[in-house]
Amino acid sequence: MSRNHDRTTVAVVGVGAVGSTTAFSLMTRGVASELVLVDVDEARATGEMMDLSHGAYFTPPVDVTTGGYEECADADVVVVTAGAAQKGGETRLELLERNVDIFEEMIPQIAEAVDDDAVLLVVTNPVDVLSYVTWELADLPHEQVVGSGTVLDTSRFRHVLSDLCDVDPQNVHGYVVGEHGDSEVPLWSSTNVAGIPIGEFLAQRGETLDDENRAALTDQVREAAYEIIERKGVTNYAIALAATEIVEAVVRDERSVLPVSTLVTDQYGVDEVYLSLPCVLGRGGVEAVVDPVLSETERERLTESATVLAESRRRLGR
Ligand code: 6V0
Repeated sequence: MSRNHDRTTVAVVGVGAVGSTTAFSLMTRGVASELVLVDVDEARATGEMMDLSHGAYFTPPVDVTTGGYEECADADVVVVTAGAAQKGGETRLELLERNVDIFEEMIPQIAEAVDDDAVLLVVTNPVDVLSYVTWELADLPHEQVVGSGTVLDTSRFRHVLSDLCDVDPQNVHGYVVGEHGDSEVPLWSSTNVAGIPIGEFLAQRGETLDDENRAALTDQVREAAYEIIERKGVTNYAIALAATEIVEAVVRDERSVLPVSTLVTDQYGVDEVYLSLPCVLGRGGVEAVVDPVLSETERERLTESATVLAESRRRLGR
């Protein structure tokens, strides 16, 4: 059965902290006319559905429903935030293996349900490797399988710099690319405010941006998630807004440039890996990948980041 194209349906699979906040954000921004919540914890999904529905009086019209994976059938976009939480003493690789087990069971069922032109947005961590796994399991064109990637890291980067420059984050233009994680690469060489390179912009205001400041700011962006998790246990608001921005770009065919995780082939020293580069997003998912202008150091770091991701994939035997 094919989708009703008069309605915009977004399914959120996994309605824990990130999924439920994403559903809330999608609802308040009026991105979807139908929101489908799916979770193995059915009571939780029903509870979230009831709570969100009671807010529908205050938002653009939306129907919030729950169901199994088959209820993703009408979805224009499926946002995947389902996953296992890290157990004490568990390594990242062990967590990855548990999440791959979940994805092996879940993704084929979602792929079976959706239309050929649906877009899958992976948010679950480690997002780059799981985006790759999703692409393999879903058997969809890679353009339609997107990871939230460094959209969040980029917004953190812009926030930190907007504080320093005392301007709106929307007027800081700069990207974080590569892995969503420790090897991510902020592109300092092209970061600017009003077309003025960031270092010069700050110099005009009597501030200096030397290598030491850059390293400290890079650390601040990279460590942000750890800092938040130490204090409140999860990160949910900024990632939910980042996911909403991506969904909006797709369902409204905006052709917005966002650094999502996408399949990169024969570049940066690896044959095939999912990593973030600025991408043009529209109804088909990734409509085009922007090849960023990189300094020599940035190119080296991006190659290192791609190698880290290829290694994680290899250790999974994929
Ligand atoms: P959570 O609150 O534990 O929610 C996970 C939800 O997934 C729970 O409600 C589970 O019941 C559900 N779930 C588990 N297995 C399945 C399944 N097979 N089918 C359907 N639902 C299932 O975790 P939280 O919401 O805090 O985080 C979710 C994921 O997002 C984690 O992997 C985080 O690491 C990741 N994040 C990714 C970010 C990014 O930038 N990509 C940012 C923040 C968090």
